[in-house]
Amino acid sequence: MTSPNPQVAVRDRLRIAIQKNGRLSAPARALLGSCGLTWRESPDHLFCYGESAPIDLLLVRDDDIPGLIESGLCDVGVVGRNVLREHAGSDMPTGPVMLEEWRALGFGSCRLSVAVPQDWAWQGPAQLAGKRIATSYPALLKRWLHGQGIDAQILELSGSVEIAPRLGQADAICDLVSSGATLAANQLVAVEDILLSEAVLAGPSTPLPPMLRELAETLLRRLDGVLRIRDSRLLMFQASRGQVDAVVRLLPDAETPTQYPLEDGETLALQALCHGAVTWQRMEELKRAGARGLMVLPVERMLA
Ligand code: PRT
Ligand code: ZN
Repeated sequence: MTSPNPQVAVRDRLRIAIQKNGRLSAPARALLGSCGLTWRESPDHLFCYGESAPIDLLLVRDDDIPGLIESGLCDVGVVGRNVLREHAGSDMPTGPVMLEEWRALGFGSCRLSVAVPQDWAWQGPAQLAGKRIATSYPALLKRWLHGQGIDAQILELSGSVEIAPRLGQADAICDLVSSGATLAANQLVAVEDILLSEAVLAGPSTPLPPMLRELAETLLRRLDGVLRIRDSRLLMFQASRGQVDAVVRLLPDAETPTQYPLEDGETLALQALCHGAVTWQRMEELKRAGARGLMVLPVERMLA
């Protein structure tokens, strides 16, 4: 087995970097936990030794995750797409491994947006020409400005970006937005989204050594099983033969239902995995179309 980086010892346990403290920390651990992984945490809370599988966690700052994978010290990581793309655009590769997004994980959603003072009458990106824009994402902002053909000054700040306009440090900002409350509290308004982000599983674009590759494939298989059914529900109901088609037509986001005839020969019991939301309103529509005894059940895991 060879390591892409001769300075990194060859390992036979997969190492996943996740955020130690912060927004992605708890959901990342919960997601990996739902893949059947359990760990014993080191007393300094920096490392979790995998007990159920040879898959360990390294708990770090999110900004360090791309570099740890590039240098081969970790094999994969859970990180915001914003951090991954900023790192890729920053001309600062820290090791021999190229990174890519292996899976989008469906949590930590936010947008990287350009925001301007509320009293600007926004007419379009051309208004940013010659202006000072504060951001913690200089590489992504630079690329976007270049794509728009705009020459503006980028002011790199590591935090509290949203107060820069009020302090007179900058004219506009480019920062992460989720609810928009922080912008509103600072009399700013988002005018252009330059990246839609969420937590992703990042890994090398080249194959891992065979032993680690096998572990990574197991992890991906389980992740896919969890992600695929995360918003899915098992729908169980009964319907008369003549009404089944009308009910099934209301379930375009469901897999083909399994059908069992009941003793009366006229009624069918059906169950279907539904990938969209099953709201009360939707249940009422299904009932009107002929579904009876509707039950909506959570689905914990699935192996295709
Ligand atoms: O200590 P460490 O370096 O690991 O953590 P951090 O402070 O750099 O990161 P953290 O925990 O704040 O965010 C981790 C990741 O969560 C980010 O890289 C994003 O991928 C994702 N994420 C999702 C967010 C937000 N939503 C978010 N709203 N990261 C930051 N914010 C901040 C934003 O910068 C702004 O200050 O929240 C504020 C805006 O929020 P709203 O709801 O008021 O719009
Ligand atoms: Zn950070």
